[in-house]
Amino acid sequence: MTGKVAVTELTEEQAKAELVRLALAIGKANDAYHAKDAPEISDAEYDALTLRNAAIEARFPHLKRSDSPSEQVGAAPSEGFGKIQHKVRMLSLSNAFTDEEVEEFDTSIRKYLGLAPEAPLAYTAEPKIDGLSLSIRYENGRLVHAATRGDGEVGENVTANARTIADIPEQLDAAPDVLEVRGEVYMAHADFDALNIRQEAQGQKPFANPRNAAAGSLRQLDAEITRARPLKFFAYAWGDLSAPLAETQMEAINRLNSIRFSTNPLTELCDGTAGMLDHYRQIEQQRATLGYDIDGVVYKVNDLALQGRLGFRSTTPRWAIAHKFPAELAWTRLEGIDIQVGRTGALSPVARLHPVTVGGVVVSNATLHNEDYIAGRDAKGDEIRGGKDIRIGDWVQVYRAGDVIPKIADLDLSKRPEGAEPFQFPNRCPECGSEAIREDGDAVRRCTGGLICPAQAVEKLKHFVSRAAFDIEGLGAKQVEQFYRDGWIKTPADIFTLQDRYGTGKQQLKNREGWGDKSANNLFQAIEEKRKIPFGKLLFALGIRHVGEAASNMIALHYGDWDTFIAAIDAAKPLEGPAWDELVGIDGMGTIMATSLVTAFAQEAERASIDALTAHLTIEPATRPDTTGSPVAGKTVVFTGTLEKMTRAEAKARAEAMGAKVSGSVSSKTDLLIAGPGAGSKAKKAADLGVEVIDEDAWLDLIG
Ligand code: I6G
Repeated sequence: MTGKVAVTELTEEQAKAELVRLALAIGKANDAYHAKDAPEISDAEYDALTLRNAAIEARFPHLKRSDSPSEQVGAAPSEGFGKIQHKVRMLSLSNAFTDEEVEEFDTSIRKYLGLAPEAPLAYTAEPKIDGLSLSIRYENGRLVHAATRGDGEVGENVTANARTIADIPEQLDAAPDVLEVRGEVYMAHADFDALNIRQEAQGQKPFANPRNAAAGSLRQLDAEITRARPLKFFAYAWGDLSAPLAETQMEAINRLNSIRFSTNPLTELCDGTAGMLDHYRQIEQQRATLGYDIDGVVYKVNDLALQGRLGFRSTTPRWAIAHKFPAELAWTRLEGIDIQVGRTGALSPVARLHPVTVGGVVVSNATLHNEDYIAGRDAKGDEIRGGKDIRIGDWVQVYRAGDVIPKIADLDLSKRPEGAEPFQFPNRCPECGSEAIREDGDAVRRCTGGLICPAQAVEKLKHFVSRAAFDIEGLGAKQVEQFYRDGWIKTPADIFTLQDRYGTGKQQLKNREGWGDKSANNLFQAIEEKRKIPFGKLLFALGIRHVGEAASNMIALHYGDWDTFIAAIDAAKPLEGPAWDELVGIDGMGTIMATSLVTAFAQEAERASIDALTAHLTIEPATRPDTTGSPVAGKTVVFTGTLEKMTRAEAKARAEAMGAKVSGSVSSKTDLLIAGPGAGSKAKKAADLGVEVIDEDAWLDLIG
């Protein structure tokens, strides 16, 4: 996620919007992972999303959504299976990514229990298997049912399938009357490879990775298919119990082992964090040769009485944590370089890779950024990768970190095929054949075709309908591509004539594949609703280079209404004179953005497209919040020192909402300095200039 605002800098409105986006993204990832067995993002990306969600919720607890992803575990069970309500909730584990976070985990436990830092505290440490969790219920020693985790409360009834797994006993001796054994179903590497060979021989799609294969195999409606799949099971925990298994985690694991469950042989007892981290490194070293996938190490407080005292947060136990391995790397062959053309005409090279699993996801594309990157240079012309250029046929190292798009980290020159030629970056657009030029100071080459370039036109349309722009329900990127391809929507204005053209008559939307009466009417209705649009949103939706969401709103606020803005932009066309000066002088504008704006509106085809669009719209003027009566309206204020009742970003947002201008430095124009503890040179300067200085409490009293 590039351009992400630090959590401490988020305004309340931004935080709210981001929590919505995160809930959707995490929900989608959960569904893909748990219900469809087809993960769409890597574990590292998933972790990044959940961490960000948690951080925003921690900072704005009142914004926590009722459907917050932090309150959910996994996905609701799929429809195909019967459901089983877990007697004891199946939770997940919180994650640590660094040694420091493991130390913090230990510190927080000691603090909670009132233990001194040097007091002995034992933990178990064991590999975290990358499979899927299963809960198996035994009553009087007989297996009665088995359920997947589902959403943690209700799982899928996979009893018949679980019974086919050799590691899961049907009958137990010397077990409590009621015993729910929990653990991980997984597939070993050798079995996975053999299964995929069989799949391919039978003309079936191979599985992307062992976890998918295990999940797909367990969640078969026909248990005979599961029987033919070589699944394994490690027990690591328990749910409902009629009598305690033991007094410690380690003894409980040993007890499960003694009643015929496989438990992981790398489970060890460690004293404090030094021992835990040492065991983590040992397991990490053995990872490649274990014969099954693991994605980290799980630490648990050993003493079960202490586990009981520590208890649970909403979805995770306080007494356990998963220490995850860092993002994975993988080597593969670069099969080709495709050039994609974006909304602003940028030609982006994309590596076409021989598919390879990286961090649990099959990767077949990676970004190559721009032509300099391929040539082994950075933006300043300095060497990267020791100056090695990337050629088709090269053996390349791919990595996935927190980003959505995989990247190429390195290449192995010793494996370069003979005759591999340096890549010739095209100087014509591969989509429309127009010249592609690279302006001075620009890292990317751009197609000069403008709207005649189909790639630019369709990308602009996708941006136009995107969530932060027109956000038309039922009209997403996929539909826009199809409508563009078929000539139904070529420009934004066409969206608003869609019903006139395809609501009645010979060719109708409702008769298209994938559409019906209801969905077509819903789309027409959704389009109708967006005929009225705020000025700032419209400007952003046009997708003008350098003019982002915040800038669009700022411009809208400056000019107020669309007609005034258009007149000003036209007057600024010579890129000089009073109208130009006014434009460039808008706070936060600058010449690059101003030039881009004026040029876009002066470009004939682009302008015709904008005018045709606005003829269908009612554009709502932008108004500043009503600050009449605000004691700080129009005043320039500066915050310095530590604020104790709110973050700096929050203070700034509130001051601006009340009509104040917040500045970072004290000058003769400053009206008020709000100084917290630790205020230094600014307070002194304010005193020298005779600027009024107040503390945080006085400021809060002032703004009410
Ligand atoms: O998701 C998990 C993986 C491994 C676990 C777990 C585990 O122990 C090795 N243990 C617990 C208690 C939970 N989830 C809730």
